[in-house]
Amino acid sequence: MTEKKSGSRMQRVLMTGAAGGVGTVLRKLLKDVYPDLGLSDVAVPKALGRGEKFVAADLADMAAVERIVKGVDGIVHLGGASVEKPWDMIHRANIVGCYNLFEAARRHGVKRIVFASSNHAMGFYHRRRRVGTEALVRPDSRYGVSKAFGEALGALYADKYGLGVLCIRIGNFADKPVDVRRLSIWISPGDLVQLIRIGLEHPELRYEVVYGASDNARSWWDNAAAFRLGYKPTGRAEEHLKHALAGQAKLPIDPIADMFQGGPFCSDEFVGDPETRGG
Ligand code: 15L
Repeated sequence: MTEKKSGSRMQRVLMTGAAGGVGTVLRKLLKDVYPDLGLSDVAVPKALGRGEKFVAADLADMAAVERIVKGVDGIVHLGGASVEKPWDMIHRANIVGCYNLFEAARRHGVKRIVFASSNHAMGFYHRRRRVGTEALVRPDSRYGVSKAFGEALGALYADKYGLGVLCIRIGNFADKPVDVRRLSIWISPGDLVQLIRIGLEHPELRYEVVYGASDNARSWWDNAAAFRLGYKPTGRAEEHLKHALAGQAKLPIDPIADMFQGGPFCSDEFVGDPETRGG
């Protein structure tokens, strides 16, 4: 996105989940774009750089969340559980924690939130289906349900309180797609940075849901909403086909996972007849 089209650059940006897998890569890339980047997580990130500003906070603690959010213009919310967990953990970090984040942002006049949603909000769609952002949510896990909750919360805070919110249904964030499923859902670090910048800077953004995917020939998703906002992905999963096939060869056979977009999140705890399930 060019500077002219994007409007003014956010001054103070906070990134939650800074110690996680995505956060560890993104915090280096976003620091070049937002020099005053603040970081938070419940755990202290390993190898925190000299210039990095970190404040620990448990998202379930509203007072702590208010402290990290105060004075911030925009938030990249990656914090919380990033895979399937028992309900009490999902509830604490992704339901209560996500509510606290949006509510603290409202109280402190934050202008933009980029919410890291996930493909697992839609994981029970069959792989033969092409889904856009108008389709019903079809979560494949308690984790996926929590991401659908975060998207709904984003809509409420945009429509009722006027925050600008971009929900990115992240596919799989990595340098390269690591198996066949990821050839359809992979997003390169550079492409995710591009989407985050759209969420923080696009002058007309109110509330949008987009897919966090690169320019993948096998994509299952209609990402028209992202393209409308100016997204121009440069990653191409097929360029890493050999790498993905080598990774696939190491995976166990899992017919239920192979049927649905969410893969092993669908087969995990699955009971009954898969032919009668999914969207
Ligand atoms: C996610 O939402 C997870 O955070 C990540 O760890 C991967 O499992 C990814 O989805 C995926 O579906 O590959």
